[in-house]
Amino acid sequence: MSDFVLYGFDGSTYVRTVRMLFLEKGVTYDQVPVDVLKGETHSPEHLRRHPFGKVPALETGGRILYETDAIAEFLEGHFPSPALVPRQLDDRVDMRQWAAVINNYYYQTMIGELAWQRVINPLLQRPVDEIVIAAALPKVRHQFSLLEQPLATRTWLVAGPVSYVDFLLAPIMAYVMMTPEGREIMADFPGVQRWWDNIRQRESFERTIPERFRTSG
Ligand SMILES: N[C@@H](CCC(=O)N[C@@H](CS)C(=O)NCC(=O)O)C(=O)O
Repeated sequence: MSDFVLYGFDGSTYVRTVRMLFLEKGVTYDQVPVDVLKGETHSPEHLRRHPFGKVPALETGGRILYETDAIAEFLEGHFPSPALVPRQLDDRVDMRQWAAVINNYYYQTMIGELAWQRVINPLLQRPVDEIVIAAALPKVRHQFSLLEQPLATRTWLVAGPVSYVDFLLAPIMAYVMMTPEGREIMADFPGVQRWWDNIRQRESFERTIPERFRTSG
């Protein structure tokens, strides 16, 4: 039994981020599946862990943590090596800005609109709303163009080694790349493509691919 119990299912991008952080830091954890698609996040039991009915939640030392940024901060503080948060103030601010942007804008457009319609609805045998997809595409392209600015000239989103925000974005990008529209947009952004090729080669990425998507990454 490990000191950490992670509540959440493998299809969740945020749960995958936390799993990747554990693997990158070489820390073991136990996982209890809580499936969003089956409505399990809104059970009374789970609402006691996460009052907003989301995953992930992390139980450790008799305490429950929620919100991925906070969980990442906790792991970084307790397991500082390898460092996934830049020491330099400017780089750390840059990282925080990217985390906010990914959480507040990218997730909604890329997962809530594009991937939900093109990947999740077909999986659930629900109809696909092409109007939602068409409206999302210019926003996705704009978001790629913002990623391209740093990634045209460096390996990772923030200066220096790989950091938390690369692991925040990677599971989201994995869903985008399951859509033909996402792959078409990616072809126009060579820096983002290079980043994607680098992050998906990491062991932590490979080992956290959700079982049902194992062939498509
Ligand atoms: N702000 C939360 C977001 C977590 C989140 O949106 N998780 C999704 C799965 S990727 C979820 O639990 N959705 C369930 C729902 O909205 O009902 C975090 O950073 O952890």
